[in-house]
Amino acid sequence: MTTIVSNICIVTALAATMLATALIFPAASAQAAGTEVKIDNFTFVPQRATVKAGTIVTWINDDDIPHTVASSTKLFKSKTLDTEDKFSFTFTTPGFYEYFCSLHPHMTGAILVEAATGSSAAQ
Ligand SMILES: [Cu+2]
Repeated sequence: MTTIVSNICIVTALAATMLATALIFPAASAQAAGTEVKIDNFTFVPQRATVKAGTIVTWINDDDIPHTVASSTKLFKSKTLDTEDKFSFTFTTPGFYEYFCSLHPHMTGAILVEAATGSSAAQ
């Protein structure tokens, strides 16, 4: 009898876990429309990111000193980002976008924006 009771407990726990997972997943997939690039120790991480068109890229300054995010083609430029400050830009057009920190121009990074669907680029 004790065994049956504990089995029921395990089944209940499993069901609760599955329910919790089902509740968590929609939130996780909603965040897939954004990508984060961290700034740490004078480096953009990842230095090169590949995203789909329409993706919001958010840079977060995790460094102890100010940085900026400036497009090489002047498409976008952040204000000076202090520690924990963020800057976001939505990439709507496929292409290769290079950027740098205007305070430390040796800091460079790039975003490769792909067509939102794999086949549309060829059409
Ligand atoms: Cu910098």
